[in-house]
Amino acid sequence: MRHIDSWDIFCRVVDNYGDIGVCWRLARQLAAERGDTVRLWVDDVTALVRIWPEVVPGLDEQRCAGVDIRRWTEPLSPQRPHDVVIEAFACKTPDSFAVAMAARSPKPVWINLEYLSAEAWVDGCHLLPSPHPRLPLTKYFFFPGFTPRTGGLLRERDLVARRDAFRQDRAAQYALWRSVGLQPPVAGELRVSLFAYANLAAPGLFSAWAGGDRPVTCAVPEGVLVNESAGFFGSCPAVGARVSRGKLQLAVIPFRRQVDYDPLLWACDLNFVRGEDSFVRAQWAGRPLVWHLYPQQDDAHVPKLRAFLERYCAGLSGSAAAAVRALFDAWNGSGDPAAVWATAQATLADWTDDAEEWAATLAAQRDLVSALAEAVENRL
Ligand code: TRH
Repeated sequence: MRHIDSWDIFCRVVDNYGDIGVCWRLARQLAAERGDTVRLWVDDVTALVRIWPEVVPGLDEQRCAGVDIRRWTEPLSPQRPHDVVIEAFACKTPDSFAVAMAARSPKPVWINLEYLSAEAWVDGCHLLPSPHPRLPLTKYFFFPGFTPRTGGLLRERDLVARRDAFRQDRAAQYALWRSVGLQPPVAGELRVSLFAYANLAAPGLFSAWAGGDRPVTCAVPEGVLVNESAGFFGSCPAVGARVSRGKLQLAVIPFRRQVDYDPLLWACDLNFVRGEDSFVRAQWAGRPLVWHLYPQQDDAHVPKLRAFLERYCAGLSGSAAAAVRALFDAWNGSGDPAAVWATAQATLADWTDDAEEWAATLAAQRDLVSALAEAVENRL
């Protein structure tokens, strides 16, 4: 077994918060749970500030949450690489750093952390090697995923216990709602969180909620669905403000620290999420979720949606599965959410039970940090 206690993680912020969101969560977990040295190289520190406001945007080097954060500019000043070097989402480790890796003894274990996908081919590609074209180095592809043959999902050791404690703690729930400027839900109300990309389906969903038989309070993080809200309500409320139509009340809430986003997901009856990291967090919440995939050219995201739904709906009855699929499809551009919402709402009780089981089944598998540690210490 190889002794590992230090990690370099390279992160290029392509857009939004998912790249840095995943890397920051991984870095924090490695530092907190293993007590390891973790150096996170990130090209756009301001994206990190958004999800972790203690981070100072202008600094080249700083330490936060036990992680050494370095601004990634090139050429990189000479550094001794740590035991493991992770390039996130094929962001390409700088050449000078790769040369330093090849010269180090022992050589670092080199990992490319891939995007999450539920597609079946992932099982066969997890941990495949790829030799460097010139240097005596081998990079290994590490795939997060939903089966034991993949690298699993990021899940902190105490996550499920914290979630369950929150669900028992009325004061914590009240505090959560106060922190976003809302009253706790009243009986019969549906509480929804809504994090999405620009989405032409949003007005249809808003109109189904506004004209439905159940009060809906929808919490939307600031900056999300601004045009869609303005189009439907006539104006998009400022942060902390609300707007109503029919049975629907929409509240624009402040963007939360990454750790404070979880309780919102735990407290809602239904969570709309997007990208990768919020999508995973909503699964751990054990509540129904609707995923908005990052739209890719040539509809490359569609097989990812299909593969996830195949797994996610497997425990539901035929009609409930059809309702969930129809809502996911409509939210991702094929179908009308106004036409499918009533059926989806009717399945919510079964869907909630199933979402809890889904979370429990995933939680019975190895988490990503454990799988990664096992791979770099024992297998590679
Ligand atoms: O922001 P995202 O859409 O990120 C991405 C990018 O689209 C990227 O190109 C894509 O490749 C990648 O996803 C898969 O969605 P995601 O992944 O959910 O990241 C959002 C992060 O923001 C996540 O870590 C949760 C966090 N967050 C907060 O910290 N506070 C909040 O209030 C909210 C709503 C989210």
